Amino acid sequence: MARKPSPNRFFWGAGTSAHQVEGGNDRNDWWDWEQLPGKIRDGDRSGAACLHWDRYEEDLDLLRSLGLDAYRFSIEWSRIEPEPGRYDEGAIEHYRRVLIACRTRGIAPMVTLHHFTNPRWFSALGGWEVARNLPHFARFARLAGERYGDLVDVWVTINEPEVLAFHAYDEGAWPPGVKDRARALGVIANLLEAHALASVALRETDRVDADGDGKPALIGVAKHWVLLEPLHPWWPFEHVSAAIQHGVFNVAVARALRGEPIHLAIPGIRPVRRQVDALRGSSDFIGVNYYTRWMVSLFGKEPRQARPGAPVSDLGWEAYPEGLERALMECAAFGLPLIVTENGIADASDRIRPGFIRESLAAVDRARARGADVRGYFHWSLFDNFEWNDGYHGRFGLFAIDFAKADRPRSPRQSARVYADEVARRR
Ligand code: IFM
Repeated sequence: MARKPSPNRFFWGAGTSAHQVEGGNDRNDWWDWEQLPGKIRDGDRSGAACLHWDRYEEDLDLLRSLGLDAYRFSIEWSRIEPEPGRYDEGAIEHYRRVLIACRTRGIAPMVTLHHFTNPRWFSALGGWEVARNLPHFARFARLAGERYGDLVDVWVTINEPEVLAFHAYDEGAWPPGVKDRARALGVIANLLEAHALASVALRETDRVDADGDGKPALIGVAKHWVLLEPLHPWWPFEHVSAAIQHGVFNVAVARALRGEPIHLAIPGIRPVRRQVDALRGSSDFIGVNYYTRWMVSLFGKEPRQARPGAPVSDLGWEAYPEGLERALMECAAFGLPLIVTENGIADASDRIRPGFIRESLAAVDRARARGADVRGYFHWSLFDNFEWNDGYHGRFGLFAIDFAKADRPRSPRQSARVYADEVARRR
């Protein structure tokens, strides 16, 4: 008889997202963005990506070969609902097959409903800027709960709302390419409200405890938790600037997730205040996506930069795995259980990643020993994939993919073994 998972289980997993790995996701705003000149490094396009749409079974076997028992992935809204209210049964069934493939391998799925991409029609309606669009997302969440609730117990409603809002509406680097900080704050608020509505929909529809641990639906947001420090510690203005950025990017979002009113404030910009009753009780955990720390600088042309002289990833982000302990402790202060929903490094040569993994997991151990209620760790990413503006330059995979070959062969990096061994030691 299959062993019943303990209610206090710890998830050991790895993650991906639909647009980054599936291939052929041509019904969303990112696909259109990639066709525009100058948007993606070297003109890369997601294209066939990793062919994960067809090769998911093999990929789940890879995950299992590392001794992992959880897989975080996203279901692509634009495939499931290509036009408002019209559902593609083939796409819905496809994700059911993926979920069944997880369950038959003893893998707990963690399903993300929104990982940066919007159906083209949703963007045309004004996307996340328009409050009356939020029920569309709640309807999608309801459908997910109805169609997948018997197989899914852990849901991430939205991935990195604050990253999406700032990249897409402040820096203008992501679709729809807006450069207006005030609008970005409004989008964060709408995304938080959308999470709350989706959470209500999931709780109403997912009543089946798929793995028998007594909990039919654990719901959270995957929040990008960034460490911010002044580059010049002797300069008070940089302390103030780092504190303001931490306040809006980290603290305000975490407070809203635990049910407090939304309050987003940046000096010189009209603050956003909103009471969303449905936020109360909306989150069973906060997902922590931790990658690096940034030094805040008020001189020079880069407002945030890696610590001078520090080891950096292929994308120029400081390799600072020990910072995960601080990120978890800061986040634990908001009183919700935590799951590390992403942690990893772009390192094609795999020089840094083995040590990064060891130190990151040691940081998780220390945070837990200090009382942080951490319930799982998902490495980002299971394999190399389409890294948004950086195209195929950011290689985050435990498994490398050769994108020059049509069949996208996968091969394990040394890191894959290191992660497997570290997990085995902790079981
Ligand atoms: O690849 C992304 C992912 O989609 C969201 N979090 C950060 C990762 C690395 O940039």
